[in-house]
Amino acid sequence: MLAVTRSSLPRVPWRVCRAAYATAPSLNPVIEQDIHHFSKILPSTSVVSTLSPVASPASDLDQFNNDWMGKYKGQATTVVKPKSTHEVSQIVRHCWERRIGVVPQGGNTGLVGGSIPLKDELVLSLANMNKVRSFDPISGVLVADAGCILQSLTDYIAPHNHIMPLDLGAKGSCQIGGNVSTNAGGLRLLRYGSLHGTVLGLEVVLPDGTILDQLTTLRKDNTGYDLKQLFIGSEGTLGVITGVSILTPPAPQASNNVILALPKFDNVLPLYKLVKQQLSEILSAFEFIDRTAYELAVKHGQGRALSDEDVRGAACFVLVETSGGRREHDEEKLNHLLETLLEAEKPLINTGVLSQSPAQFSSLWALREGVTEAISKEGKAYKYDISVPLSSFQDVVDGTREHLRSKGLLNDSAVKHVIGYGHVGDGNLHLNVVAESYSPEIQAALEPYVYEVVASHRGSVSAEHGIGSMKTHALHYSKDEVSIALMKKIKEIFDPRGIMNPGKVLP
Ligand code: FAD
Ligand code: 2HG
Ligand code: ZN
Repeated sequence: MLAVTRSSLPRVPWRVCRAAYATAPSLNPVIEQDIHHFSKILPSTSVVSTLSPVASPASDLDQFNNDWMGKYKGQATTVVKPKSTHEVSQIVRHCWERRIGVVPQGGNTGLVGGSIPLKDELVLSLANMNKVRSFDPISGVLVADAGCILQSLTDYIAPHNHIMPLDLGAKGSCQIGGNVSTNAGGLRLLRYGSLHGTVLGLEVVLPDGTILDQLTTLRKDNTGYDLKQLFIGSEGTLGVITGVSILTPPAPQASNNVILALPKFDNVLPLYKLVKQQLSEILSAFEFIDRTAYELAVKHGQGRALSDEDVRGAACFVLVETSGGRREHDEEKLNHLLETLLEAEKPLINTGVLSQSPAQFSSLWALREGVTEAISKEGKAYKYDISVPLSSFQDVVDGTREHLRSKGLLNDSAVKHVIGYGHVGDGNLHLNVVAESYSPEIQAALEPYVYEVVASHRGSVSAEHGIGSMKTHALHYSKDEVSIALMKKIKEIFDPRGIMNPGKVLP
């Protein structure tokens, strides 16, 4: 990797006073007769249950009853793995008739407990719905089963010189249906926008088993209400997504990345302004990690450490990526930016490290992308995925740290680190509090503290991970009473029996 130095330059909270609707009617557990019924719809290998006649050991359900962070635990007795939309429809219709709660589950990488049953609801895994239905290399429209893993879709379209419009650290496990259901943002949102723009159509099994076919490949279609938008980000509470039509961009002909070391957080904003101005259309990511996040990434083997000289005096780091159509043009722009940065009278950065090979490119990305993984190895994380003004990122992180210190909780046996990183370009801060273990004291110190801080900025308590079961009680910090009442009406229209992912999203 090339260390870039001056001499070595290559070229108002709203509160909900009352619930607008009564809570969902009580739901029934799965019983043996249901297993008999599911076994008529699916092959025996696609029904995993502790109940007879299947009677698998409870440990076979562990992977479905526990989330990625080891924070949420369900008590599902049964998981079904349909292979087709028709099978999903038959299962869901049965659950509708029997009033059994259904939890759609994709790759189970969600970070807010949305994919884990609250009690003993049926888990409907999309893992066996993993076929690409079509890809048009001219329009770039990909139509795939919802259970396709994001990385496998990336691999599928790569030979056609296209990329997925989203990319995230969980790409090896998360599914496109889960991405759409959480409206996942990730590392490319700055460039390609949100799934609300790139998803062209959806196929959804509604809570009564009806199949809603909106799997259009049209880019333009203004015929009435755009129903698919309701399912994007609804976290499985309105139906099961079975098929996704998505617009994929052409693969850039050249990509570069550079990590910039900054002496203080205050420089991030002016840096972002300058980078946007100079790189304009080739800027494809502007990601931020603080010093602690960087150190944990290195400690836990995510990417290669930068040299001592490169990290000396660095308070935080910014990863800048460019993607464009012509290598020389992009490199010229990037080099010019680095020159401007390093030759400035009051430099915004200390140093920069520019990747010089595909391996170095990946290694620099790993330092950012691997932070979540590193944190999970370091301890138990309280994750706050928030939108606040960029200028407040550092204050929020420092304020939370001081708050925990004032409660006597900042020590090795309680909270080990308070970390800030995220998608500067999207105004999305990941505030992570890493503790030795999950404890009621830490939880009580963090909530509602963090949500009140977010609300004081008129920010969002969930920028990209969703509400799941973690934040149902906090929705009102970001949405007013009128909005929540309307959301409940929508839920009532789609799912009057309340079977679809009960206890998630809405308070
Ligand atoms: P799951 O976790 O299985 O489910 C998530 C929610 O969607 C649940 O409510 C579930 O019921 C519902 N759901 C799943 N599939 C369907 C379906 N077919 N129909 C209806 N509902 C469904 N998120 C970001 O936004 N940006 C990131 O950069 C990012 N990085 C991550 C990095 C790591 C290492 C990890 C572990 C997670 C990250 N996430 C990120 C969290 C993110 O929400 C998920 O990774 C992903 O979008 C969820 O997909 P999944 O298939 O795992 O869904
Ligand atoms: C990321 O941007 C993900 O890396 C995960 O959204 C963030 O773990 C987190 O808090
Ligand atoms: Zn993120």
